[in-house]
Amino acid sequence: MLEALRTGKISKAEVPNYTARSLQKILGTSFDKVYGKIVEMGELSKIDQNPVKARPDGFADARRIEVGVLPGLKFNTARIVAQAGEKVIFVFLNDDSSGMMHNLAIITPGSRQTVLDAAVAMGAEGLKKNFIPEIPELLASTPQVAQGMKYTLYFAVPDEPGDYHFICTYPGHGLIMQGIFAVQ
Ligand SMILES: [Cu+2]
Repeated sequence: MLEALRTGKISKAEVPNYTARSLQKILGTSFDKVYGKIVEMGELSKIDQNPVKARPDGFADARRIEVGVLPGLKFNTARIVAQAGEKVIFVFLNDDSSGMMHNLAIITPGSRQTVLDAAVAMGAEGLKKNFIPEIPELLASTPQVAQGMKYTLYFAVPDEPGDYHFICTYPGHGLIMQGIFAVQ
């Protein structure tokens, strides 16, 4: 299995944590080198215990945009259209039946690789910060949301039109788990 991981025949996401823990016990550091840190659900899902943020000023009549997750690292929509300067409320529901953690981040046009690289570069520290890098390209993000949980994100759409993106910044997800946030 280690060889399959190393050569990319199977991905980290396909190895359940209980399997990873067993392999780690047997193989030790040679396993760590290939797999990296085992991400425990509990470390991230603590965010769900935080109180829900009160609605900020100016969002009373804001448009609600509901976004869900399909299996196979996909949002349930590929394109969201908004007006420049509009206020929107993203209601992000992680209804991915695979049980993985996901977030919804809004990023500037053309910055996808920059943001994904920055999220991966956070390493173990990323767990504490929900893999949300603090860089200007990332405009807003929900935390990592556990399966079955919902997070409301209040977002003031930029005044500058363009094809922004919405992505999941969890390492390994954002290359495919992304869509266009078109600001007109
Ligand atoms: Cu994800």
